[in-house]
Amino acid sequence: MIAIVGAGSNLGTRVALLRGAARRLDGLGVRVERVARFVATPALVLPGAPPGPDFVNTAFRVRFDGAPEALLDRLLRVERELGRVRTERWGARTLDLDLLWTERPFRSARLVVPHPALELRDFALAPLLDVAPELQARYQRFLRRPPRRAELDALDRRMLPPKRAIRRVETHDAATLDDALAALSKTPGALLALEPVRYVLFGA
Ligand code: PH2
Ligand code: MG
Ligand code: MG
Repeated sequence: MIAIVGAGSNLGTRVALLRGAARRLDGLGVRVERVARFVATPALVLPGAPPGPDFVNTAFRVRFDGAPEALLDRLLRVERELGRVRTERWGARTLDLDLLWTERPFRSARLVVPHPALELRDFALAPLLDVAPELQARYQRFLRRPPRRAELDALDRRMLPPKRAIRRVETHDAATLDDALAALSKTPGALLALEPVRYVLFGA
């Protein structure tokens, strides 16, 4: 079957962890046919919860010969192998792999596909549509339109002071984002903002 796996990381070497996850899945018989562009997204948290570091999100289009729960087992195994430490629900995590979509809907005590919150989450939807354009008719309407330049500038101004965009990097290239994230991690109070098809990087 074809399935779409959502992947996110907001701790550690985020981009490298996501790339590593794709490699490990491939080694477990989960054939990764496409990897979505990486997007940097502010952590979406439950009201009242501490915000936590920004995420990098992506999605994998995979081919797998087996049942949805067998695929879920592979995902959980790779999460464990790449050091995810589950403390609190929605806490910061090195790697989160979610089964977003399969060709046929599935429901059991431990798994519901399509992912019940998929339609509400741009950070899952945008990467999903990147690797599954055939799902646009179904899901595109749930995606917020990309922010316009003026809105990004306004966001910039709202962060003054103490946060001010001293650097804004826009790129389609994950390696460039990787470098920028590494530099940014040394900057206290840094903030990343996302434009769905581009990476927009703010440094405080
Ligand atoms: N995952 C969550 C909760 N919040 N926020 C972003 N931006 N990206 C995620 O992948 C994410 C989140 C729970 O798994
Ligand atoms: Mg998740
Ligand atoms: Mg999860």
